[in-house]
Amino acid sequence: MVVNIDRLLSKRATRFRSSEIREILKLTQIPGMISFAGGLPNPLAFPVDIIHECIEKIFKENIEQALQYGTTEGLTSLRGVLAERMKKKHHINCELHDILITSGAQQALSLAALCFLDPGDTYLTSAPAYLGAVQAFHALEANCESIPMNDEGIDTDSLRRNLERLNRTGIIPKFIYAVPTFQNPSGETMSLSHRKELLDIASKYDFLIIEDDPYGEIIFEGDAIPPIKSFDTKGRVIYISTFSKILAPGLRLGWVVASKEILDKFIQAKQASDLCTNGFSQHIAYEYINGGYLDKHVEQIKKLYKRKRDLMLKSLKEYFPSGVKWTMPKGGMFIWITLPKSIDTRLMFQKALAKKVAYVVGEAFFPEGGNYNSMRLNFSYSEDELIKEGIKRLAEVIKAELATAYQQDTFPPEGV
Ligand code: PMP
Ligand code: G9A
Repeated sequence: MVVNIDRLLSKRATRFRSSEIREILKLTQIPGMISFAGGLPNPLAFPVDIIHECIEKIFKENIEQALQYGTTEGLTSLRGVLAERMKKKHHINCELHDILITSGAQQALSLAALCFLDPGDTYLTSAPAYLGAVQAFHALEANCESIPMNDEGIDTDSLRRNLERLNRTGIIPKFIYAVPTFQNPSGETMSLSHRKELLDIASKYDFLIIEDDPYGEIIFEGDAIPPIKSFDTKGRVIYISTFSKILAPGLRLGWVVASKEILDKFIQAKQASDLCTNGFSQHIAYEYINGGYLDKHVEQIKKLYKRKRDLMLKSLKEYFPSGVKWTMPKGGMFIWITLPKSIDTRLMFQKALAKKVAYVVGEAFFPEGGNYNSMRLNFSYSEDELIKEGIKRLAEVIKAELATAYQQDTFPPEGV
């Protein structure tokens, strides 16, 4: 008989839950399905030929080192070129010893959770928030306080009110989690003034900011707004980014810029987790940056995704019924849809799948639930023709749902 592990599982493990996005990824492999669900980069955005060249160079010059265990901190040469880029492009004042290479940004989030959250601790996050971050924090048995967003990013008035309320009961959160630029899931960007205000508030109440920035480089129009980390002179901000959207997610490479004290703890936690990040991938990323390919390639990704964003926005305008609202992201990979209140995107999901189109239910991004009339659409992954067709199908599903809701409102069953 198979061992029953229920009695053996840690209390922590009983809290682990599956990510809705990872589960939906399986559904979207069904033939004919048009998926706006997963936050997948487009395969056309993978610089396959450049990666090939980089690998050939590694094989010629230092394959033994690439195949060997490396330091937990990461490949020195890669950290060096990243530090230069952080300084020049993002105005973050850092040197190579301020950088830790991780197995994707996701590992950095998990290390932050391990290092800063005890059971019963409180952390703050924007709502909506990236699902994978909330999944990592939730595993540590901490309490989440959600702060709503407005069109300037995190609603700082609501943040202050919440902090006052928590303060009255003696609670000071450990950190706030935010994706200030082209947020996953909303596509929204935090204004410069809100970034500065957030840092002021964090300093006043003495908690950390986890600034997650996978999409900052994928900008279609307007000027880039500097990361919160660029204003941080006290080591209050943990800046996280990734190669997943500017090179390839399969390499599983991310990085953290933080103070020495924080990085030392992250390194100890990482040693227990995976010893070091994939060395072969790190060599590829180094050759990619050092060879001068990154900037040129990012320009191509931006062009590709801008075209797809424009196509999705145009299709939304053409096919979606009135009463539906959506965000107009100036970069990144996502559009956030708000439907009339009568629609519950959880209930509508199976009907959309039946029409072979998938999205992520908005509620999944709210740690405290609710917001049932919202959904997230990804525009980077699907082929151009399928974007139009998928939005058309989704529009039909929404119209049918609205018609049913209308009938129910107009003709209540007898006796009700
Ligand atoms: N943070 C955000 C906001 C993301 O959207 C993602 C991936 N979609 C991650 C972190 C994880 O990225 P990685 O592939 O680097 O682990
Ligand atoms: O495949 C993943 O889990 C990464 C994508 C995340 C997302 O869709 O937000």
